[in-house]
Amino acid sequence: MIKRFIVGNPIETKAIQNKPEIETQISLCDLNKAGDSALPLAYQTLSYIDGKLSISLSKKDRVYGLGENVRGINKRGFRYESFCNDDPNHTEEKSSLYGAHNFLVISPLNLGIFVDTPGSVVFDIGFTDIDTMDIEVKSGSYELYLITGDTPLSIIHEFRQLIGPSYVPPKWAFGYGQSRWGYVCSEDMRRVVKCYQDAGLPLDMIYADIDYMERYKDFTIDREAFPDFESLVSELKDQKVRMIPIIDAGVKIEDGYEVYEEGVKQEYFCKDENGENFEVAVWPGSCYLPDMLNDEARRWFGLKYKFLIDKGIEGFWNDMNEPAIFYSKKHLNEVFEAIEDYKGVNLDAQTFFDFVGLVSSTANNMADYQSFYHEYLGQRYRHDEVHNLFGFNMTMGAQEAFNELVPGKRFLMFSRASYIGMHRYGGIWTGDNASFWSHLLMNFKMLPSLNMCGFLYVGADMGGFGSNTSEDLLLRWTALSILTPLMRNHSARGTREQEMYRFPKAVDGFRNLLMARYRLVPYLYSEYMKAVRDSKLMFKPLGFEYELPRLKTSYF
Ligand code: MIG
Repeated sequence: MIKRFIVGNPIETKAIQNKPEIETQISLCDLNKAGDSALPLAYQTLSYIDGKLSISLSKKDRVYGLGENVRGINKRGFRYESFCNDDPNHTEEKSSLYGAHNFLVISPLNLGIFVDTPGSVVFDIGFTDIDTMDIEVKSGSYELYLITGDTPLSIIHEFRQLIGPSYVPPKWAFGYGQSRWGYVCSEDMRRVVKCYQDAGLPLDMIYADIDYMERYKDFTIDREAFPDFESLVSELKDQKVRMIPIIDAGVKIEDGYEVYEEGVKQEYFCKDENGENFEVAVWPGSCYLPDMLNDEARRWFGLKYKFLIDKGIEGFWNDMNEPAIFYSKKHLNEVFEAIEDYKGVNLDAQTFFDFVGLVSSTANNMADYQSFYHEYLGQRYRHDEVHNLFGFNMTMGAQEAFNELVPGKRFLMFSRASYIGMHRYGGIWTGDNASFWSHLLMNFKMLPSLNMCGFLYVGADMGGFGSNTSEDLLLRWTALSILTPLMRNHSARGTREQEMYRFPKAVDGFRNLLMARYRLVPYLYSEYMKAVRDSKLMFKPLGFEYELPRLKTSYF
């Protein structure tokens, strides 16, 4: 059973496709009225005081969900914040990663909760008090969905039907893909594909990172490094290898650059409080951010992908769309001014750390997120109020444009930032992990919670993105990744090269795993399609199948 409640004046997110009627019979404050037989028993654990929702957890309750986040399958014992965050250090103490997925299921209580709101939400799941979960919505406004059922699986099934069917990639996207931030010219790509062939290792995709662009400008090609881009794409495709380019959220400020000039002319960029385009810096240097939430701007940016589709491209990955900001012009100027005060001063411990903090405060700063605006559904919103919708809308815009440009064709599309609802338009990769065994484990543990939130086309950078991988780690990571729909080996600039053929002594092992993957593709694809059609999970904790409530002991 699903009940939908409205708190305050929530902003529409488009997460839910099939909205049930709003519950008007019961007030949130009365949810836990003892003895009201009209209400599910699970509601007796709820209290709603001063806008804050609390749930009292029993000793046996485990809390599943929150999609892309740190820690394990059971989220109890920690505090999480839904606020899409570009933080490449995925360590245990973090509270947010790149996605914002506000759905969780408490079991054996068997209560599902979805907090639908585009701003920050803090989930204190037994962190302050091990027996209490507190949900705090920064804006105070949200739509609340309470789902009760007999089992976690039945609750998840109902939720998935609410949010609509997951994105379906083309079949070739179930092959293996090689990526690296470091293929800087056509020859690099040819060499990688050839080395895979020579080693007898199958390959379906090669990813183009930001170096294919001219000075990191979206929808351009660096013609010095990739003079033959079009023929490279078709030559690779003849060998059944698709090239998958990256698209970044920021648009470089540069006279004569068409995307920039059109965006300025049509007023498609995010504005500051005075109505001026808000200037941030990302890879290309100074940039404006397209207002992905604005219908017209989103369509305009989406249709720009045509530049690459016309060159034979059939898949993309959307990056930096939390949106990540290195610095804003406004804040950087403030920092430069403040630094003046430190000149010639004998920095003691405190002032030294203040000084260092000043400089590092430039990236992804909350003050910046509070300094620009969107035109969304006919209204103006300050960015931080709708932050979690940016990557979602970028990806939705691209997929809508693909549909407009080439109706009926399936494109590969996955994004770094996301909100529930984006699962209908694309997959996700889990961002900048590192070559750590703990990150392999985290990859594994995150899969069920991503599926719970509708994200089925998912995968991590196998082998690890940051730091140097090792032969045994890459082998083990490959062994896990042969089961994840997105199977991509990706690594960062400056790290050890980690294409499989760089480990000659392990090539037979890699080949065996890849052969297993390719034999599994028909099975994986059909399981995928069944999960889409029937709103099911591809990955689930064993406890969902073998009911843990029968255990006599408490979890802790
Ligand atoms: O700030 O495009 O997560 O996969 O290789 C780094 C360069 C920007 C972050 C992505 C990563 C990609 C990298 N990007």
